[in-house]
Amino acid sequence: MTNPLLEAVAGGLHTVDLGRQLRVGMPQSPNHPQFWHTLPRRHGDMERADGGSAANDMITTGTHVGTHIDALAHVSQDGKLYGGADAGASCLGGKYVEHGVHTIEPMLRRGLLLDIPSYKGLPDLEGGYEITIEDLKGCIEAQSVEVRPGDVVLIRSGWGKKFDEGAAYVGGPTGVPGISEAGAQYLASLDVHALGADTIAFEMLPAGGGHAQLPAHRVLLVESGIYIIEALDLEGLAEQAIHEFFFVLVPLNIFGATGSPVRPLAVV
Ligand code: UVW
Repeated sequence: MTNPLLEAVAGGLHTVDLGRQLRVGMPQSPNHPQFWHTLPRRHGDMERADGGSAANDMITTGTHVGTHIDALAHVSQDGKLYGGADAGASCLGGKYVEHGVHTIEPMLRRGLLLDIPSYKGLPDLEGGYEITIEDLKGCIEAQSVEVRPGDVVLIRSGWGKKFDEGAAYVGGPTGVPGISEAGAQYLASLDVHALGADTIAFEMLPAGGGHAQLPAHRVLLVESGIYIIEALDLEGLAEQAIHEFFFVLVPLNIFGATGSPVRPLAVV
């Protein structure tokens, strides 16, 4: 074998799955249509002459369900998308031709995990906790990692453990931990390619505040052109204390969509 990449993968690679299983009834942002999966045709509904039969199912879904990526077209501010594109004019025939999810290149990049509760010596962060710039800098230093331009940085709060509890994961009365506008500005200044978290809205949701205001979304998607990945499962990386990895993510190539469910992998 002469290709060094093929040599490196010859024995198979160890991967950590960062995606959630898509299931009807999983916790869901109130801002988005739900995920539905039905089985219109079961085995036996149509049988071939030789006794063979096929089952066929169907999904009807919002694009921001389960682990998903936000395209830049997802958020506008004062009628403008990233780079000053006019949000109205960017939508042709119900498709965001500008900044839709089809414009996101497959991501094969250096990935970093910032494990904030581990850095702070806590099991998990509390609902509504704001991950400050000091937390981010302290965690980067404690983990001895360096954030480089083009990286994908994933922020663990521990809140992801609540995914299977349903409504508790979405926050509501408790809020959800995460970075705020200031943290988003700091991370954007490091020129990262994408940011992700183990929470439903990536950023901090105040107790009782719901999803009414999402300032970090504005900073990242509209002002900085940085993609956001939500509802990641970061427990596997945390358990193995993996802070640096090869990050792989390929959004569905849906023309003009504002987001896509994804199944990202950390190759370690
Ligand atoms: C939420 O804000 C809840 O998710 P998204 O960024 O996909 O809209």
